[in-house]
Amino acid sequence: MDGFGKHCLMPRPDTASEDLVAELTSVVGAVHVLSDPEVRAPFEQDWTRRFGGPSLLVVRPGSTAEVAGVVRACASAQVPIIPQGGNTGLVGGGVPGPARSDTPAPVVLSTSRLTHLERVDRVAAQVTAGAGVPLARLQAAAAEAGLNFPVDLAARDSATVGGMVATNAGGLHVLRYGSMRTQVLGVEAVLASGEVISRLSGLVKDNTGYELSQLVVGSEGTLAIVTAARLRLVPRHDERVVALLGLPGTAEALDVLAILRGRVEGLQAAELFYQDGLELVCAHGGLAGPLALAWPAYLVVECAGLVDPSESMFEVLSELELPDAATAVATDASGQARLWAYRERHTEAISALGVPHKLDVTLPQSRLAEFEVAVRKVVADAAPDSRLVLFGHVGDGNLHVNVVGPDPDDETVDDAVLRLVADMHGSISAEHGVGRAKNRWLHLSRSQSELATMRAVKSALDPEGLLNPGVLFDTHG
Ligand code: FAD
Ligand code: 2HG
Ligand code: ZN
Repeated sequence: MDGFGKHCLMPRPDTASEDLVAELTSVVGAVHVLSDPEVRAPFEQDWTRRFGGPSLLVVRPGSTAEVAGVVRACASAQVPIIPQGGNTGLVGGGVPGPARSDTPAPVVLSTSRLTHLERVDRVAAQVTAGAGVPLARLQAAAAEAGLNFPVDLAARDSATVGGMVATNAGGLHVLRYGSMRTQVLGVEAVLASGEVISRLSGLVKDNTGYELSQLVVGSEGTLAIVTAARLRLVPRHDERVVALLGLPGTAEALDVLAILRGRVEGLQAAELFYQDGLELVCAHGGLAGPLALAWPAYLVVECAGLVDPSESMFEVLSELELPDAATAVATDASGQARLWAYRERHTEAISALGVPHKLDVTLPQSRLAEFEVAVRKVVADAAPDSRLVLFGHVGDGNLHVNVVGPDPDDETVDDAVLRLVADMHGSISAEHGVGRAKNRWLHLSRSQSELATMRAVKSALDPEGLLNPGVLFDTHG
Protein backbone atom coordinates (compact mmCIF):
# COMPACT_ATOMS: atom_id res chain seq x y z
CA MET A 1 0.00 0.00 0.00
CA ASP A 2 1.47 3.40 -0.87
CA GLY A 3 1.47 6.47 1.38
CA PHE A 4 -1.30 8.28 -0.46
CA GLY A 5 -3.61 5.28 -0.95
CA LYS A 6 -5.86 6.36 1.89
CA HIS A 7 -6.68 9.49 -0.10
CA CYS A 8 -7.67 7.56 -3.26
CA LEU A 9 -10.39 9.30 -5.22
CA MET A 10 -13.77 7.59 -5.04
CA PRO A 11 -16.32 7.34 -7.87
CA ARG A 12 -19.03 9.94 -7.84
CA PRO A 13 -22.56 9.73 -9.21
CA ASP A 14 -23.28 10.77 -12.82
CA THR A 15 -24.63 14.17 -11.81
CA ALA A 16 -21.12 14.98 -10.66
CA SER A 17 -19.85 14.20 -14.19
CA GLU A 18 -22.47 16.51 -15.66
CA ASP A 19 -21.37 19.30 -13.33
CA LEU A 20 -17.77 18.63 -14.29
CA VAL A 21 -18.56 18.81 -18.02
CA ALA A 22 -20.26 22.16 -17.48
CA GLU A 23 -17.35 23.44 -15.42
CA LEU A 24 -14.72 22.27 -17.92
CA THR A 25 -16.73 23.74 -20.79
CA SER A 26 -16.70 27.09 -19.07
CA VAL A 27 -12.92 26.85 -18.66
CA VAL A 28 -11.78 25.68 -22.14
CA GLY A 29 -14.87 26.05 -24.37
CA ALA A 30 -17.20 23.28 -25.56
CA VAL A 31 -15.13 22.51 -28.65
CA HIS A 32 -12.19 21.51 -26.47
CA VAL A 33 -14.11 19.11 -24.23
CA LEU A 34 -14.18 15.84 -26.15
CA SER A 35 -16.79 13.36 -25.02
CA ASP A 36 -17.54 11.38 -28.21
CA PRO A 37 -16.06 7.86 -27.63
CA GLU A 38 -14.66 7.70 -31.19
CA VAL A 39 -12.90 11.04 -30.80
CA ARG A 40 -11.58 10.02 -27.37
CA ALA A 41 -10.34 6.62 -28.54
CA PRO A 42 -6.85 7.65 -29.77
CA PHE A 43 -6.21 9.35 -26.41
CA GLU A 44 -7.19 6.19 -24.52
CA GLN A 45 -4.66 3.73 -25.96
CA ASP A 46 -0.89 4.02 -25.84
CA TRP A 47 1.56 3.82 -28.76
CA THR A 48 2.41 0.16 -28.11
CA ARG A 49 -1.30 -0.89 -27.91
CA ARG A 50 -0.46 -2.69 -24.64
CA PHE A 51 -1.91 -0.10 -22.24
CA GLY A 52 -5.10 1.92 -22.02
CA GLY A 53 -8.55 2.28 -20.61
CA PRO A 54 -11.63 4.48 -20.71
CA SER A 55 -11.57 8.19 -19.94
CA LEU A 56 -14.47 10.32 -18.79
CA LEU A 57 -13.49 13.11 -21.17
CA VAL A 58 -10.53 14.55 -23.02
CA VAL A 59 -9.90 18.26 -22.46
CA ARG A 60 -7.57 20.53 -24.40
CA PRO A 61 -6.72 23.69 -22.46
CA GLY A 62 -5.09 26.48 -24.48
CA SER A 63 -3.14 28.31 -21.75
CA THR A 64 -1.57 27.85 -18.34
CA ALA A 65 -4.56 29.57 -16.74
CA GLU A 66 -6.88 27.12 -18.47
CA VAL A 67 -4.78 24.16 -17.28
CA ALA A 68 -5.12 25.52 -13.73
CA GLY A 69 -8.89 25.86 -14.23
CA VAL A 70 -9.15 22.25 -15.45
CA VAL A 71 -7.13 21.01 -12.46
CA ARG A 72 -9.34 22.92 -9.98
CA ALA A 73 -12.53 21.62 -11.61
CA CYS A 74 -11.29 18.00 -11.56
CA ALA A 75 -10.06 18.36 -7.97
CA SER A 76 -13.42 19.58 -6.75
CA ALA A 77 -15.19 16.75 -8.62
CA GLN A 78 -12.56 14.28 -7.31
CA VAL A 79 -11.83 13.06 -10.83
CA PRO A 80 -8.21 12.09 -11.60
CA ILE A 81 -6.22 13.70 -14.42
CA ILE A 82 -3.91 12.01 -16.93
CA PRO A 83 -1.60 14.57 -18.60
CA GLN A 84 -0.90 13.61 -22.21
CA GLY A 85 1.46 15.10 -24.79
CA GLY A 86 2.22 13.31 -28.07
CA ASN A 87 1.20 9.90 -26.65
CA THR A 88 4.47 8.33 -27.82
CA GLY A 89 5.37 7.13 -24.31
CA LEU A 90 6.22 3.44 -24.07
CA VAL A 91 5.25 2.61 -20.46
CA GLY A 92 1.52 3.41 -20.45
CA GLY A 93 1.94 6.58 -18.35
CA GLY A 94 0.00 8.96 -20.60
CA VAL A 95 -3.22 6.95 -20.94
CA PRO A 96 -5.90 5.82 -18.46
CA GLY A 97 -5.52 2.47 -16.74
CA PRO A 98 -8.13 -0.28 -17.08
CA ALA A 99 -11.61 0.60 -15.80
CA ARG A 100 -12.09 -0.02 -12.04
CA SER A 101 -15.25 0.02 -9.98
CA ASP A 102 -13.53 1.77 -7.05
CA THR A 103 -11.97 4.64 -9.04
CA PRO A 104 -13.67 7.20 -11.30
CA ALA A 105 -12.68 7.26 -14.98
CA PRO A 106 -10.08 10.02 -15.42
CA VAL A 107 -9.99 13.14 -17.53
CA VAL A 108 -7.19 13.11 -20.11
CA LEU A 109 -5.62 16.57 -20.24
CA SER A 110 -4.08 16.93 -23.69
CA THR A 111 -1.38 19.59 -24.13
CA SER A 112 -1.94 19.73 -27.90
CA ARG A 113 -2.87 23.44 -27.76
CA LEU A 114 0.07 24.55 -25.58
CA THR A 115 2.23 25.14 -28.64
CA HIS A 116 3.67 28.59 -27.98
CA LEU A 117 7.35 28.74 -28.98
CA GLU A 118 9.23 31.92 -28.06
CA ARG A 119 11.94 33.47 -30.21
CA VAL A 120 15.34 31.84 -29.53
CA ASP A 121 17.56 33.91 -27.21
CA ARG A 122 20.84 33.62 -29.11
CA VAL A 123 22.92 35.40 -26.48
CA ALA A 124 21.89 33.01 -23.73
CA ALA A 125 21.45 30.07 -26.16
CA GLN A 126 18.05 29.33 -24.62
CA VAL A 127 14.44 29.08 -25.67
CA THR A 128 11.07 28.83 -23.91
CA ALA A 129 8.71 26.26 -25.39
CA GLY A 130 5.11 25.37 -24.57
CA ALA A 131 4.53 21.85 -23.27
CA GLY A 132 2.75 20.81 -26.48
CA VAL A 133 5.55 21.83 -28.86
CA PRO A 134 6.72 18.77 -30.79
CA LEU A 135 10.44 18.01 -30.62
CA ALA A 136 10.95 18.40 -34.41
CA ARG A 137 9.52 21.93 -34.31
CA LEU A 138 11.80 22.85 -31.43
CA GLN A 139 14.81 21.40 -33.27
CA ALA A 140 13.90 23.35 -36.44
CA ALA A 141 13.56 26.64 -34.53
CA ALA A 142 16.92 26.11 -32.83
CA ALA A 143 18.59 25.27 -36.17
CA GLU A 144 17.14 28.39 -37.79
CA ALA A 145 18.81 30.44 -35.05
CA GLY A 146 22.15 28.72 -35.76
CA LEU A 147 21.88 26.52 -32.66
CA ASN A 148 20.81 22.96 -31.83
CA PHE A 149 18.45 21.38 -29.32
CA PRO A 150 20.53 18.34 -28.43
CA VAL A 151 17.94 15.74 -27.38
CA ASP A 152 16.91 13.64 -30.36
CA LEU A 153 14.73 10.56 -30.72
CA ALA A 154 12.89 8.76 -33.50
CA ALA A 155 9.46 9.95 -32.29
CA ARG A 156 10.58 13.56 -32.89
CA ASP A 157 7.54 14.51 -34.99
CA SER A 158 5.06 13.70 -32.19
CA ALA A 159 6.88 13.65 -28.84
CA THR A 160 6.36 16.95 -27.01
CA VAL A 161 8.44 19.14 -24.74
CA GLY A 162 6.09 18.44 -21.79
CA GLY A 163 6.21 14.67 -22.31
CA MET A 164 9.98 14.73 -22.67
CA VAL A 165 10.37 16.76 -19.48
CA ALA A 166 7.94 14.47 -17.64
CA THR A 167 9.80 11.31 -18.71
CA ASN A 168 13.31 12.82 -18.65
CA ALA A 169 13.65 11.50 -22.20
CA GLY A 170 17.04 10.21 -23.30
CA GLY A 171 17.49 9.33 -26.95
CA LEU A 172 20.38 9.22 -29.35
CA HIS A 173 22.74 11.94 -28.04
CA VAL A 174 22.84 11.33 -24.28
CA LEU A 175 26.46 10.24 -24.44
CA ARG A 176 27.48 13.76 -25.47
CA TYR A 177 24.80 16.09 -24.10
CA GLY A 178 22.98 14.23 -21.32
CA SER A 179 19.26 13.56 -21.17
CA MET A 180 16.35 16.02 -21.05
CA ARG A 181 17.16 16.89 -17.44
CA THR A 182 20.47 18.45 -18.49
CA GLN A 183 18.71 20.77 -20.95
CA VAL A 184 16.00 22.01 -18.56
CA LEU A 185 16.80 25.38 -16.97
CA GLY A 186 13.31 25.72 -15.54
CA VAL A 187 9.67 24.77 -15.97
CA GLU A 188 6.30 26.33 -15.57
CA ALA A 189 3.84 23.87 -14.09
CA VAL A 190 0.40 23.60 -12.53
CA LEU A 191 0.26 21.77 -9.20
CA ALA A 192 -2.60 19.54 -8.04
CA SER A 193 -3.88 22.47 -5.98
CA GLY A 194 -4.26 24.53 -9.17
CA GLU A 195 -1.37 26.80 -8.13
CA VAL A 196 1.22 27.69 -10.79
CA ILE A 197 4.97 27.58 -10.28
CA SER A 198 6.89 29.44 -12.97
CA ARG A 199 10.65 29.14 -13.26
CA LEU A 200 11.22 30.39 -16.82
CA SER A 201 13.74 33.20 -16.20
CA GLY A 202 16.59 31.14 -17.62
CA LEU A 203 18.99 32.21 -14.85
CA VAL A 204 21.96 29.88 -15.09
CA LYS A 205 22.91 30.61 -11.48
CA ASP A 206 20.13 30.72 -8.90
CA ASN A 207 20.83 29.04 -5.56
CA THR A 208 17.65 29.93 -3.73
CA GLY A 209 16.49 26.69 -2.21
CA TYR A 210 14.91 23.53 -3.54
CA GLU A 211 15.21 23.01 -7.31
CA LEU A 212 11.51 22.55 -8.03
CA SER A 213 11.89 22.35 -11.81
CA GLN A 214 14.24 19.38 -11.58
CA LEU A 215 11.84 17.68 -9.18
CA VAL A 216 9.22 17.82 -11.91
CA VAL A 217 11.64 16.44 -14.53
CA GLY A 218 11.13 12.67 -14.66
CA SER A 219 8.04 12.77 -12.40
CA GLU A 220 5.87 11.30 -15.19
CA GLY A 221 2.90 13.60 -14.62
CA THR A 222 2.50 12.52 -10.98
CA LEU A 223 3.57 15.80 -9.30
CA ALA A 224 2.53 18.60 -11.66
CA ILE A 225 1.39 19.39 -15.19
CA VAL A 226 4.16 21.04 -17.16
CA THR A 227 2.88 23.95 -19.27
CA ALA A 228 6.23 25.29 -20.57
CA ALA A 229 9.98 24.79 -20.23
CA ARG A 230 13.05 27.01 -20.53
CA LEU A 231 15.61 24.96 -22.44
CA ARG A 232 19.33 25.12 -23.05
CA LEU A 233 20.62 25.08 -26.66
CA VAL A 234 24.08 24.07 -27.92
CA PRO A 235 26.12 24.93 -31.02
CA ARG A 236 24.82 23.60 -34.32
CA HIS A 237 27.31 21.11 -35.74
CA ASP A 238 26.75 20.69 -39.45
CA GLU A 239 29.96 18.74 -40.12
CA ARG A 240 29.07 15.14 -39.49
CA VAL A 241 30.13 11.57 -40.16
CA VAL A 242 28.19 8.36 -39.53
CA ALA A 243 29.72 4.86 -39.58
CA LEU A 244 27.97 1.52 -39.39
CA LEU A 245 30.27 -1.33 -38.34
CA GLY A 246 29.63 -5.08 -38.50
CA LEU A 247 31.20 -6.87 -35.51
CA PRO A 248 31.43 -10.36 -33.99
CA GLY A 249 29.42 -9.42 -30.88
CA THR A 250 28.62 -7.08 -28.00
CA ALA A 251 32.08 -7.34 -26.41
CA GLU A 252 33.75 -6.21 -29.65
CA ALA A 253 31.26 -3.32 -29.97
CA LEU A 254 32.25 -2.18 -26.47
CA ASP A 255 35.95 -2.44 -27.39
CA VAL A 256 35.41 -0.22 -30.46
CA LEU A 257 33.39 2.24 -28.37
CA ALA A 258 36.22 2.51 -25.83
CA ILE A 259 38.69 3.35 -28.61
CA LEU A 260 36.36 5.89 -30.26
CA ARG A 261 35.66 7.64 -26.95
CA GLY A 262 39.34 8.42 -26.55
CA ARG A 263 40.26 9.11 -30.18
CA VAL A 264 37.54 11.02 -32.06
CA GLU A 265 36.18 14.52 -31.46
CA GLY A 266 32.46 15.09 -31.13
CA LEU A 267 31.30 11.50 -30.63
CA GLN A 268 27.56 11.92 -30.05
CA ALA A 269 25.93 8.55 -30.73
CA ALA A 270 26.91 4.90 -30.28
CA GLU A 271 24.03 2.55 -31.01
CA LEU A 272 23.91 -1.24 -31.08
CA PHE A 273 21.68 -3.78 -32.79
CA TYR A 274 21.91 -7.39 -33.89
CA GLN A 275 21.46 -9.42 -37.07
CA ASP A 276 17.89 -10.57 -36.29
CA GLY A 277 16.81 -6.96 -35.68
CA LEU A 278 18.47 -5.82 -38.90
CA GLU A 279 16.68 -8.55 -40.88
CA LEU A 280 13.38 -7.54 -39.33
CA VAL A 281 13.89 -3.85 -40.20
CA CYS A 282 14.95 -4.69 -43.77
CA ALA A 283 11.93 -6.96 -44.30
CA HIS A 284 9.54 -4.44 -42.76
CA GLY A 285 10.94 -1.43 -44.62
CA GLY A 286 11.83 -3.15 -47.90
CA LEU A 287 15.48 -2.13 -47.40
CA ALA A 288 18.63 -3.79 -48.72
CA GLY A 289 21.20 -4.63 -46.02
CA PRO A 290 23.93 -2.08 -45.27
CA LEU A 291 26.95 -4.38 -45.71
CA ALA A 292 28.06 -7.10 -48.13
CA LEU A 293 28.22 -9.64 -45.28
CA ALA A 294 25.95 -10.38 -42.32
CA TRP A 295 27.44 -9.84 -38.82
CA PRO A 296 26.21 -10.90 -35.38
CA ALA A 297 26.25 -7.29 -34.09
CA TYR A 298 26.21 -3.79 -35.58
CA LEU A 299 27.45 -0.53 -34.10
CA VAL A 300 26.30 2.83 -35.49
CA VAL A 301 28.46 5.77 -34.43
CA GLU A 302 28.09 9.44 -35.21
CA CYS A 303 30.52 12.33 -34.73
CA ALA A 304 29.64 15.98 -35.38
CA GLY A 305 31.48 19.28 -35.03
CA LEU A 306 32.19 22.72 -36.46
CA VAL A 307 35.16 21.10 -38.23
CA ASP A 308 34.72 17.98 -40.38
CA PRO A 309 35.29 14.98 -38.07
CA SER A 310 35.44 12.40 -40.88
CA GLU A 311 39.22 12.35 -41.19
CA SER A 312 39.79 11.29 -37.59
CA MET A 313 36.98 8.74 -37.92
CA PHE A 314 38.61 7.23 -41.05
CA GLU A 315 41.99 7.18 -39.29
CA VAL A 316 40.65 5.23 -36.31
CA LEU A 317 38.64 2.88 -38.53
CA SER A 318 41.72 2.03 -40.58
CA GLU A 319 43.68 1.30 -37.38
CA LEU A 320 40.91 -1.08 -36.31
CA GLU A 321 41.61 -3.09 -39.49
CA LEU A 322 37.99 -4.10 -39.96
CA PRO A 323 37.29 -5.95 -43.22
CA ASP A 324 35.70 -3.88 -46.02
CA ALA A 325 32.55 -5.95 -45.68
CA ALA A 326 32.21 -4.72 -42.09
CA THR A 327 32.26 -0.97 -42.67
CA ALA A 328 29.91 1.57 -44.19
CA VAL A 329 30.66 5.27 -43.73
CA ALA A 330 28.48 8.20 -44.81
CA THR A 331 29.63 11.81 -44.97
CA ASP A 332 26.55 13.15 -46.80
CA ALA A 333 23.10 13.73 -45.28
CA SER A 334 21.18 11.21 -47.38
CA GLY A 335 23.75 8.46 -46.80
CA GLN A 336 23.67 9.20 -43.07
CA ALA A 337 19.86 9.01 -42.99
CA ARG A 338 20.08 5.68 -44.81
CA LEU A 339 22.45 4.24 -42.20
CA TRP A 340 20.40 5.64 -39.29
CA ALA A 341 17.22 4.04 -40.66
CA TYR A 342 18.57 0.55 -39.85
CA ARG A 343 18.70 1.57 -36.18
CA GLU A 344 15.80 4.01 -35.88
CA ARG A 345 13.23 1.77 -37.57
CA HIS A 346 13.54 -1.06 -35.04
CA THR A 347 10.61 0.20 -32.93
CA GLU A 348 8.07 0.34 -35.78
CA ALA A 349 9.29 -2.98 -37.24
CA ILE A 350 8.83 -4.70 -33.85
CA SER A 351 5.32 -3.25 -33.44
CA ALA A 352 4.38 -4.64 -36.84
CA LEU A 353 5.05 -8.14 -35.40
CA GLY A 354 2.58 -7.73 -32.53
CA VAL A 355 2.12 -5.99 -29.19
CA PRO A 356 5.60 -5.84 -27.62
CA HIS A 357 6.67 -6.18 -24.00
CA LYS A 358 9.18 -3.31 -23.83
CA LEU A 359 11.85 -3.52 -21.16
CA ASP A 360 14.13 -0.51 -21.36
CA VAL A 361 17.03 -1.16 -19.01
CA THR A 362 20.55 0.05 -18.14
CA LEU A 363 23.43 -2.10 -17.03
CA PRO A 364 26.92 -1.20 -15.87
CA GLN A 365 28.71 -0.97 -19.24
CA SER A 366 31.28 -3.54 -18.13
CA ARG A 367 28.47 -6.13 -17.81
CA LEU A 368 26.57 -5.46 -21.05
CA ALA A 369 28.07 -8.38 -22.96
CA GLU A 370 27.34 -10.74 -20.07
CA PHE A 371 23.79 -9.36 -19.85
CA GLU A 372 23.15 -9.94 -23.55
CA VAL A 373 23.88 -13.66 -23.18
CA ALA A 374 21.94 -13.93 -19.91
CA VAL A 375 18.83 -12.10 -21.12
CA ARG A 376 18.54 -14.30 -24.21
CA LYS A 377 18.45 -17.32 -21.92
CA VAL A 378 16.05 -15.77 -19.41
CA VAL A 379 13.59 -14.80 -22.17
CA ALA A 380 13.85 -18.22 -23.83
CA ASP A 381 13.04 -19.86 -20.47
CA ALA A 382 10.23 -17.46 -19.44
CA ALA A 383 8.55 -17.19 -22.85
CA PRO A 384 9.78 -20.09 -25.02
CA ASP A 385 7.68 -19.25 -28.10
CA SER A 386 8.38 -15.54 -28.08
CA ARG A 387 10.52 -13.43 -30.35
CA LEU A 388 13.22 -11.32 -28.68
CA VAL A 389 14.70 -8.23 -30.34
CA LEU A 390 17.53 -6.44 -28.55
CA PHE A 391 18.98 -3.07 -29.45
CA GLY A 392 19.83 0.22 -27.83
CA HIS A 393 22.07 3.03 -26.80
CA VAL A 394 25.26 1.11 -26.04
CA GLY A 395 27.07 4.37 -25.29
CA ASP A 396 24.81 4.76 -22.24
CA GLY A 397 24.73 1.08 -21.22
CA ASN A 398 21.04 1.14 -22.24
CA LEU A 399 19.50 -1.85 -24.00
CA HIS A 400 15.89 -2.08 -25.23
CA VAL A 401 14.68 -5.62 -24.58
CA ASN A 402 11.61 -6.19 -26.79
CA VAL A 403 9.65 -9.42 -26.47
CA VAL A 404 6.77 -10.20 -28.84
CA GLY A 405 4.55 -13.22 -28.32
CA PRO A 406 3.32 -13.33 -24.71
CA ASP A 407 -0.17 -11.99 -24.08
CA PRO A 408 -0.02 -8.25 -23.27
CA ASP A 409 -1.31 -8.96 -19.72
CA ASP A 410 1.10 -11.83 -19.05
CA GLU A 411 3.95 -10.32 -17.01
CA THR A 412 6.07 -13.46 -16.63
CA VAL A 413 8.77 -12.34 -19.02
CA ASP A 414 8.76 -8.76 -17.68
CA ASP A 415 9.33 -10.13 -14.18
CA ALA A 416 12.15 -12.45 -15.25
CA VAL A 417 14.03 -9.79 -17.23
CA LEU A 418 13.68 -7.04 -14.60
CA ARG A 419 14.89 -9.39 -11.84
CA LEU A 420 17.91 -10.29 -13.95
CA VAL A 421 18.66 -6.59 -14.43
CA ALA A 422 18.42 -5.95 -10.68
CA ASP A 423 20.65 -8.96 -9.94
CA MET A 424 23.25 -7.48 -12.28
CA HIS A 425 23.05 -4.05 -10.56
CA GLY A 426 21.27 -2.31 -13.42
CA SER A 427 18.16 -0.11 -13.49
CA ILE A 428 14.69 -1.33 -14.52
CA SER A 429 14.14 1.90 -16.48
CA ALA A 430 16.84 3.71 -18.39
CA GLU A 431 14.90 6.39 -20.26
CA HIS A 432 11.24 5.52 -20.88
CA GLY A 433 10.18 5.79 -17.23
CA VAL A 434 8.17 3.51 -14.97
CA GLY A 435 4.61 4.42 -15.96
CA ARG A 436 2.02 1.71 -15.45
CA ALA A 437 4.28 -0.90 -17.06
CA LYS A 438 6.86 -1.24 -14.31
CA ASN A 439 5.36 0.26 -11.15
CA ARG A 440 5.27 -3.08 -9.38
CA TRP A 441 9.01 -3.60 -9.90
CA LEU A 442 10.10 -0.12 -8.75
CA HIS A 443 11.40 -1.62 -5.49
CA LEU A 444 14.02 -3.52 -7.51
CA SER A 445 15.74 -0.23 -8.37
CA ARG A 446 14.93 2.02 -5.38
CA SER A 447 15.51 1.33 -1.67
CA GLN A 448 12.70 1.40 0.92
CA SER A 449 14.00 4.76 2.20
CA GLU A 450 14.00 6.20 -1.30
CA LEU A 451 10.48 4.92 -1.96
CA ALA A 452 9.24 6.39 1.33
CA THR A 453 10.81 9.75 0.45
CA MET A 454 9.27 9.68 -3.01
CA ARG A 455 5.85 8.90 -1.53
CA ALA A 456 6.25 11.74 0.98
CA VAL A 457 6.94 14.13 -1.89
CA LYS A 458 3.91 12.83 -3.78
CA SER A 459 1.71 13.18 -0.70
CA ALA A 460 2.92 16.73 -0.06
CA LEU A 461 2.27 17.93 -3.61
CA ASP A 462 -0.76 15.82 -4.50
CA PRO A 463 -2.43 14.70 -1.24
CA GLU A 464 -5.62 13.54 -2.99
CA GLY A 465 -3.77 11.46 -5.59
CA LEU A 466 -5.31 13.51 -8.42
CA LEU A 467 -2.42 13.41 -10.90
CA ASN A 468 -1.73 10.20 -12.80
CA PRO A 469 -2.79 7.66 -10.13
CA GLY A 470 -1.31 4.24 -10.87
CA VAL A 471 1.70 5.72 -12.66
CA LEU A 472 5.11 5.27 -11.00
CA PHE A 473 3.52 3.91 -7.78
CA ASP A 474 1.20 0.93 -7.82
CA THR A 475 -1.78 2.62 -6.14
CA HIS A 476 -3.79 -0.56 -6.06
CA GLY A 477 -1.12 -2.58 -4.27
P1 FAD B 1 3.26 11.16 -23.63
O1 FAD B 1 3.43 9.81 -24.19
O2 FAD B 1 2.03 11.88 -23.97
O3 FAD B 1 3.38 11.07 -22.03
C1 FAD B 1 4.48 10.43 -21.43
C2 FAD B 1 4.42 10.66 -19.91
O4 FAD B 1 4.59 12.04 -19.62
C3 FAD B 1 3.10 10.28 -19.28
O5 FAD B 1 3.34 9.82 -17.98
C4 FAD B 1 2.33 11.57 -19.23
O6 FAD B 1 1.33 11.61 -18.23
C5 FAD B 1 3.43 12.57 -18.97
N1 FAD B 1 3.21 13.90 -19.54
C6 FAD B 1 3.05 14.22 -20.85
N2 FAD B 1 2.95 15.55 -20.98
C7 FAD B 1 3.02 16.06 -19.73
C8 FAD B 1 2.97 17.38 -19.22
N3 FAD B 1 2.83 18.44 -19.99
N4 FAD B 1 3.09 17.54 -17.88
C9 FAD B 1 3.24 16.49 -17.06
N5 FAD B 1 3.28 15.21 -17.50
C10 FAD B 1 3.18 15.02 -18.82
N6 FAD B 1 12.13 7.81 -25.40
C11 FAD B 1 13.42 8.05 -25.06
O7 FAD B 1 13.69 8.44 -23.94
N7 FAD B 1 14.44 7.84 -25.97
C12 FAD B 1 14.20 7.41 -27.23
O8 FAD B 1 15.13 7.21 -28.00
C13 FAD B 1 12.85 7.20 -27.62
N8 FAD B 1 12.56 6.82 -28.88
C14 FAD B 1 11.26 6.56 -29.22
C15 FAD B 1 10.98 6.14 -30.52
C16 FAD B 1 9.68 5.85 -30.90
C17 FAD B 1 9.40 5.40 -32.32
C18 FAD B 1 8.63 6.00 -29.96
C19 FAD B 1 7.20 5.71 -30.33
C20 FAD B 1 8.89 6.43 -28.67
C21 FAD B 1 10.22 6.71 -28.28
N9 FAD B 1 10.52 7.15 -26.99
C22 FAD B 1 11.83 7.41 -26.65
C23 FAD B 1 9.48 7.30 -25.98
C24 FAD B 1 8.74 8.67 -26.00
O9 FAD B 1 8.87 9.31 -27.24
C25 FAD B 1 9.27 9.57 -24.91
O10 FAD B 1 8.95 9.00 -23.65
C26 FAD B 1 8.69 10.99 -24.92
O11 FAD B 1 9.34 11.76 -23.95
C27 FAD B 1 7.19 11.03 -24.68
O12 FAD B 1 6.70 12.29 -25.08
P2 FAD B 1 5.14 12.49 -25.35
O13 FAD B 1 4.89 13.94 -25.58
O14 FAD B 1 4.69 11.58 -26.42
O15 FAD B 1 4.53 12.07 -23.94
C1 2HG C 1 14.71 3.90 -29.20
O1 2HG C 1 15.81 3.97 -28.66
C2 2HG C 1 13.50 4.10 -28.35
O2 2HG C 1 14.59 3.74 -30.41
C3 2HG C 1 12.45 3.01 -28.48
O3 2HG C 1 13.83 4.34 -27.02
C4 2HG C 1 12.92 1.70 -27.91
O4 2HG C 1 11.27 0.46 -29.11
C5 2HG C 1 12.00 0.50 -28.12
O5 2HG C 1 12.06 -0.42 -27.31
ZN1 ZN D 1 15.91 4.40 -26.67
